[in-house]
Amino acid sequence: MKKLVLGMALLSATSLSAAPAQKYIVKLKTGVSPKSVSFFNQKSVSDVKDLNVSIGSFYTVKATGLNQKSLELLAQDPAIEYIEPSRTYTISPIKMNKEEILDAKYSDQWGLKNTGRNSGGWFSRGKAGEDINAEAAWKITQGSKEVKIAVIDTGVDYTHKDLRGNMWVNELEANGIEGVDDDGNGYVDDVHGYDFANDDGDPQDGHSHGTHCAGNIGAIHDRNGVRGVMNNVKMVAIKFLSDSGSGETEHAIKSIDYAVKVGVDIMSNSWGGGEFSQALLDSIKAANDAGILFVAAAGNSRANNDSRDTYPANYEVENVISVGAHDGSGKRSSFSNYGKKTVHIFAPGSNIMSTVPNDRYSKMSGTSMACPLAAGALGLLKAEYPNLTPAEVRERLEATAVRNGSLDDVSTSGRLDAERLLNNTRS
Ligand SMILES: [Ca+2]
Ligand SMILES: [Ca+2]
Ligand SMILES: [Ca+2]
Ligand SMILES: [Ca+2]
Repeated sequence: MKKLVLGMALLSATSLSAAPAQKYIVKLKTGVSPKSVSFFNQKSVSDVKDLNVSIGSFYTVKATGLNQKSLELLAQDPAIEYIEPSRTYTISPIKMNKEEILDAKYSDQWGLKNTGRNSGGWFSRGKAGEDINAEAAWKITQGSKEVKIAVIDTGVDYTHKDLRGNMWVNELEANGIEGVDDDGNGYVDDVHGYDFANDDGDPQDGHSHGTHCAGNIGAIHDRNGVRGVMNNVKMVAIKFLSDSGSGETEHAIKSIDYAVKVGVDIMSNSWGGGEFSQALLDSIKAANDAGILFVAAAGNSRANNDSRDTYPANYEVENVISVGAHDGSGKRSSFSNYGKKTVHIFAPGSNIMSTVPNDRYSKMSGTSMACPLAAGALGLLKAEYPNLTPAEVRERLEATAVRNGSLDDVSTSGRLDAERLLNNTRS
């Protein structure tokens, strides 16, 4: 009996030392050479990789045996600004309809024009007019090819007939040589964006979530399929979530850094998870400094974001706009997160019809859908008023929200109305 106990103790000691290496993000102090960082040369540390981002000297490493205390000690190292565990982020649709159809109609899109008949569900009746008032907004503007929006997600099917005309094209790569970084931006063959999940120049969507988000922003206003909030826009496909819908901190950082390099106006972020990340916060701040809006899904756990942080939606930077979801009756979607201090506005998010890969269409529900609808409306605003700062845009979005008596639990107590946003109608 004693022998058995001893054997088990040995076993657990062995398995402890063979614990899998964890990935960490390390920011070095300015001017520090990675070769001089003693931590990088420790036996328990491997796979030191330079992230090559413009916001500072960021590395990923794999290390074993680190705990909270040793991380705090490492932060005292004069070479290291901070070190934190890599986080995992996931897409946040609450429901993906398995049924994909070959054709969809504008009249299916209650979020753009709610007739009351196109917005009901099994348990709820729709209410006419509880939409983003898209048609009134389109009389003012349908967008502009000057406006670039990054869809930071699972990729985009940039060949979709309803999207391809509104995809960003990196002309030097499109007319360049395969395998060569023709525009010298550090990324090979990034014709429509980049795939950070697989580190290649093809951000094709192997999931469908990212393509759905893109359709909400910029599906073409033709006779076929659906319409985006913007008829004219350039969407940059930035894939950092894998085909199973999850991604890591380093790729989120690289995605944001890339979008800043491309010079987008808005980033649409229908993903979340993980704990606080200083590295992600620093990336979002850099985007803010560049005048870029960071629109984020508030999350789908029916939670109050004021009492439980949801990232990236909860980062307190002026350019972050956190979007919850409302349904076709003008009430908060049952799954949607909320928060008087932390969530800014509601937008349509239940049973939203949009594009999915291979020229198909499908309905999805989530703050994931509300986020790109808001990003599209902000894109219309940018088309009309290119010089508004992120802080000005957020103030205007908040001031022009529609209060309908049942959306009380966000900072604006209301929902998005694109026409009011454009006309700066305040109540
Ligand atoms: Ca390139
Ligand atoms: Ca090339
Ligand atoms: Ca790829
Ligand atoms: Ca269309």
